[in-house]
Amino acid sequence: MKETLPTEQPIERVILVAAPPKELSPAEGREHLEELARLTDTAGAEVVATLQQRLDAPHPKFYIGEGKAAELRAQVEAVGATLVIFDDELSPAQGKNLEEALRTRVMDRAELILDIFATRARSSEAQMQVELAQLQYLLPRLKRMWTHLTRGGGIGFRGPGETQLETDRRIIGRRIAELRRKLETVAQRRATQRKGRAAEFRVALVGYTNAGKSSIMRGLSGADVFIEDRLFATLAPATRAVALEAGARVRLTDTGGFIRKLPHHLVASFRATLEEVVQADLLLHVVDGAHPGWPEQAQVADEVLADLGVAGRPQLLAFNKVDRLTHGEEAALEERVAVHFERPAVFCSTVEPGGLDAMRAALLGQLRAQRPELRVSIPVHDGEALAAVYREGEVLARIELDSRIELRARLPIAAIGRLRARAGVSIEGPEPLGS
Ligand SMILES: Nc1nc2c(ncn2[C@@H]2O[C@H](COP(=O)(O)OP(=O)(O)OP(=O)(O)O)[C@@H](O)[C@H]2O)c(=O)[nH]1
Ligand SMILES: [Mg+2]
Repeated sequence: MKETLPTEQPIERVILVAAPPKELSPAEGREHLEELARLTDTAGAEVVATLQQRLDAPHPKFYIGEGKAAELRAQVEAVGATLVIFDDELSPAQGKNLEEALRTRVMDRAELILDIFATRARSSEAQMQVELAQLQYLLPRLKRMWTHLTRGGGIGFRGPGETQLETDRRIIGRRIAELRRKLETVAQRRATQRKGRAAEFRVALVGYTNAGKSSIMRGLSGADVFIEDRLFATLAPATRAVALEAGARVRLTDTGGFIRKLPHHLVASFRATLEEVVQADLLLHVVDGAHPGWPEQAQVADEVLADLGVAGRPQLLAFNKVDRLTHGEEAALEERVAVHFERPAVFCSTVEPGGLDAMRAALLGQLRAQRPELRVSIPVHDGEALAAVYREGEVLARIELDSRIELRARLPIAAIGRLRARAGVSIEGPEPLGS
C-alpha cells in the first residue's frame, strides 16, 4: 500500500518583490531582500522566487510598473506561488489591484511583521497590542478584504455589501477603543509598580533585531533568556538586576528588536511595553558590528528612539560580535565609529571570555557619573531629607549618631542640589561631573 503523506499545513510558496529606489546601491538592495527572506522564514513560509525592479518612484496602480506586474503574474503561475510579499508598504488600492491582477494573495512587509508578532506574542498584553496594530492596519483596507471574500458576488452585491462594510467598520472601531482602554489599564498598573523602584539606575538594551541584546543580558546577569538566530526573538521586555561590583547595581531591561520599516502602528501599540525604554537613565544601544549593514541598522534604531522621544537620552553604543572580525577589521570599525559618532562606544562579544569587560567598565563609569556615591549627613529631626535620600537614591550604608544620621548613598544629580539646599544637611564626596 502507498504511504500517506503527513497531513501538515501546506507551506506557503512565496515570491518576494522589492523595488528599491535608484539611490540605493545594489549591495544595499540585496541586503534588504535578504532581510525580507529572513522575515519570511521566521513566519514559516518558503521563498521560491524573487523579483526586483529599480524605480524612480512607485507606480500608483501596482507599485511596480505594468510590464513588471505582467512578468510577476507569469512567474506566479510558473512556480505555483501562493503568496506574494512586497518589501514596501502598499496602499490599499495597490494591494487590491495586485491581488486582482495576480490572482493570488498579496502582502507587504508591514503585514508580514504583524503576522510574525501575532504568532510570537505570548502574554495577554502583547496579544492585545498586536491585535490593536492589526485592526488599525486592516481598517483602511477593509474594502479590499471584502472584495476578496465575495469575489464573483456580482449583481446586487453593492448595496448590502456597502452596508456590511459600514457595520464591520463600526465593530472594528469599537474593538479598537476597547483594546486601547484595556492596554491603558495595564500600563497604569505597571507605572504604579515602577514608582516604588524610582531610585534604581535603569539601563535599557535597545537596537536592531538580532544584534545580540538578549545575549548581552544573559552575559551580564546570568539570566536564562531566550536567544535565537532569528528576527524578533524577544517580544516582551524582561528586567534583571545586574551587580557591576559591590554596591553598584543597575536594573537592566532587555527589549524587542527594531527593524527597518517597522509598521508605524506597531511602534505605537507597543509603546506601553517600551515604557522601560522611555524611563531609562541610560540606553545601551547594541549594534551588530559584524553585519555589513550596521550603519543603516544603527540609524533605524536611532529613528525609532527618536519616535519614542528619547533621542537625547544618555546612550552607550555597544558594537557586538567583534569575535567575527579580524584585528584589521576591528581597528577599521573602531576608527569609523570614532569619526561618525559622538556618543561613547564599547566593542564587545558575548562569546569570547572577557568579551563584556569593557562594557561593564563603561556601565560603571556611567553609573558613577549619573549617580555618584556620596556621604550624606542629616540632622536626626530632618525626617523629610532622610526620606528623600531613600526615595530618590540608593542607600549603601547607614550609621546613627547622637544628633545626626550618616549615610553612604548613590544619588541622582538633581537630588544632590535639592538636598544641599536644606539647612543642616551636608554632602561630601566626589563632585558630580559638570557641577
Ligand atoms: N558570534 C557572535 N554571535 C553572537 C554574539 N552575540 C549574540 N550572538 C548571536 O546572535 C544571534 C542573536 O542573538 P540575540 O541575543 O537573540 O539577539 P537580540 O538582539 O536579542 O535579537 P531580538 O530579540 O530578535 O531583537 C544569536 O544566534 C546569538 O547566538 C557575539 O558576540 N558573537
Ligand atoms: Mg532578544
